[in-house]
Amino acid sequence: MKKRTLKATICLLAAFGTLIGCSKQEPGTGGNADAPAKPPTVKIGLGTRGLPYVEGSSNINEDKYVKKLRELSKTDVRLELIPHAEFNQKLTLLLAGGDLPDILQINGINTPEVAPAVKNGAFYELNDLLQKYAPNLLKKIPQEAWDSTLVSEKGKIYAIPGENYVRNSVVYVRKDWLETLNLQVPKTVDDYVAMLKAFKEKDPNGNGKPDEIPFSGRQNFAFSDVFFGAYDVIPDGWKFENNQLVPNLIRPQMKTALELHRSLYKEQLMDNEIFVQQGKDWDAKIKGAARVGMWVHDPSYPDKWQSEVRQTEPSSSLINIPAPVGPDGKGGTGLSSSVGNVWAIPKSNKNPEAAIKFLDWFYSDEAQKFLDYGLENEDYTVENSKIQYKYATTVDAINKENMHLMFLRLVGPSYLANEEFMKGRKDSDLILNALSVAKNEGRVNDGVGMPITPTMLSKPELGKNGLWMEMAAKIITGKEPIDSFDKFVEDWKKRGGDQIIKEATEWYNSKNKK
Ligand SMILES: [Ca+2]
Repeated sequence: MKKRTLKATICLLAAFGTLIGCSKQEPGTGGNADAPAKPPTVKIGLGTRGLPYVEGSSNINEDKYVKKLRELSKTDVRLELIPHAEFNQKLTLLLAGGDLPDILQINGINTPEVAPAVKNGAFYELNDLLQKYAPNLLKKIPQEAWDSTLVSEKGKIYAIPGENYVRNSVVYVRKDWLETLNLQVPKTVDDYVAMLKAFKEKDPNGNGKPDEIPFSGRQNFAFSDVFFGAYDVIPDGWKFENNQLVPNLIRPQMKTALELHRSLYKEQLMDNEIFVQQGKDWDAKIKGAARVGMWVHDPSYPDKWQSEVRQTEPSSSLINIPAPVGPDGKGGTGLSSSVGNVWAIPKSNKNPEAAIKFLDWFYSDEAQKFLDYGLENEDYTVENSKIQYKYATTVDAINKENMHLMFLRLVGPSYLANEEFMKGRKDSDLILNALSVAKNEGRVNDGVGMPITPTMLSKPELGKNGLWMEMAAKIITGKEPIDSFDKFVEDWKKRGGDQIIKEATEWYNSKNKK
């Protein structure tokens, strides 16, 4: 007994370096029932996602969380890190060089870096393997994700999708300002305009100066397209209507949305620096100066936002509220793909079964517990058979927490979906409310997953940040009349837009043909 355990340990150790002598052992079918099967080695090529804990690790394969992952998953996991900042270039090199890991993170099977490799048969078609070895993946991952052009083509699955839990941004409002001015939570565009007007005129910060910025946003309408959402014309979204896939940029509702922004700008209800504003300046106005009444951002950490605004204005509080609704009674920012990380299995992997089983394991309770709560006696203790998790509060602790909450979670549900876990966090009401607001709104983009078409590539000026942005800025700042929009649409179509619509529609139709 002792001897066998020792042998297994040596095999496991050997797997850290080169595999000698132990590789021939049949897993699980050895003669002795009490001999632990040698875990299969699975090399995973994955991005660091810019996470400080991961990028700061001197040897990620010796990390305590990776060791625990190995132990629990009964898989000799070997991580091969791809630096976040050069992910696409490194991916291209890897795919050209041919020495591929057993599981490779890709940015979608239809992207310029990966599509040629898929075409050349570099990856397994996974339908049969999934049927055989991955009951959880098939059952738990929604059909919408399997159908995504990032992972499948005409029903053939080439990659396994992780979940993207947060798909849209939400409205943030200074709750203390609402209370000071005795305002109701706004619902419609008109309600919102009334709220912004009150922020502008009624000195909610009480310093006697008209220094409030009612609504602030960033260059190119980054984190600021919520009023476009009210009219269902998120600037980088697409709509399939009248048998065509059309960019929101040219739809008639866009004219109405631009007209609204024109009046928000004129009355200085919207930050007049929006067209040039960089992220850090926007950030400084909201937090460092605490002068902004409304902005739009990620729903997963309003607690962080609130504590940062409170550093300037200790009596302030934040609330996330449903986005302004338009004529159809709906609203919200654009919904991104439900697909998060994407994992392909290169044909050079001679044991794809082990890779698939390993990914399937992520949906087990054991995996979820580890990924949510980390390591016993380090990240949590068990008292009266209940988990007492030590929620991270310092920057270092949060970075470390992200190792298990985010980085090692290749597939499977987000920790944000674990209400029990979330409830224990400080300001959990705030976070759970923001997530629930996000889940109940958002505008569908019929062009999600569309690759760049040839005409989009040769005529980048036809994209959102080209001619459209120029025209939008001129109309909103009052330099041109609102009817310039009609001229823009005509011009856009003539300069190649009609061809883009044709290409986009072809993509849309082929995607929906199985
Ligand atoms: Ca003031």
